[in-house]
Amino acid sequence: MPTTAYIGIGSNMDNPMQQVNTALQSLSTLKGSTLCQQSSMYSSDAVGPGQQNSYINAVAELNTELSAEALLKQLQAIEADHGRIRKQRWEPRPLDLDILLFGNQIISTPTLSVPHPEMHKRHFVLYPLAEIATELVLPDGCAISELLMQCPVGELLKVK
Ligand code: A4P
Ligand code: MG
Repeated sequence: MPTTAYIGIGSNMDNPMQQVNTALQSLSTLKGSTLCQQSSMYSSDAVGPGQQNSYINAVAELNTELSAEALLKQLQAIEADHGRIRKQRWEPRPLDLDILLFGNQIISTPTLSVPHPEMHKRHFVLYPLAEIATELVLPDGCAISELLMQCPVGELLKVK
C-alpha cells in the first residue's frame, strides 16, 4: 500500500520560484512515487536568525511506495542537484525539502523527525498544506483547521 506523504519545499536563493518549480518536476519523476497535488507558491519573510532573503514555499502531496528513510535520501539527492551544500543550520539555501508528514506515522530517529517538529507553528507550511489537504488530521489527532486558527497568516502571500 502506498503512503501519502506531504513534502515542504522552500527556497530563498538563486531564483526561488524556479527552484521550487524544478523541485516539483523532480518530485513528479521520483521512483516508486506519484505527485498527486501541489499547492500554490507563497512568499514570506525568513524565519530564523540574522537577515536573509524572503522565501518561496510550497507543499506537495506524494503517493509513495518508498520508506520514509528512502524518501529522505531521494529528497536529499534532489537538494544536492539544486546545488545545496550543507554548512550550517538555517543557512540560506537554493532548495530545502522536508518530509512534513508520512501517512499517519510518528517517526523519531537520529535522521528523521516526522511530523516535522516545527510545522504546527509555521504559516509557510500550514497554509499551503491546508490548500491541498483541507480535511487533514495530524497523527496526534489535531485537525489542520485547528492549527490554522492558532497560526496567523501574517505577511505570508500567495504569489502564484
Ligand atoms: N531531518 C529530520 N527530520 C526531517 C524531516 N522531517 N524532513 C534531518 C527532512 N529532513 C529531516 O536538515 C538537517 C537534517 O534534518 C537532515 O540531514 C535530516 O536527516 P537540513 O535540511 O540539512 O537542515 P535545515 O533545513 O537547515 O534544518 P531544519 O531544522 O530542517 O530547518 P528547517 O526547519 O527546514 O528550517 N523561513 C521561511 N519563511 N521559509 C522556510 O522555508 N526554512 C527554514 C529552515 C528556516 N526559515 C524559513 C524556512
Ligand atoms: Mg530541511
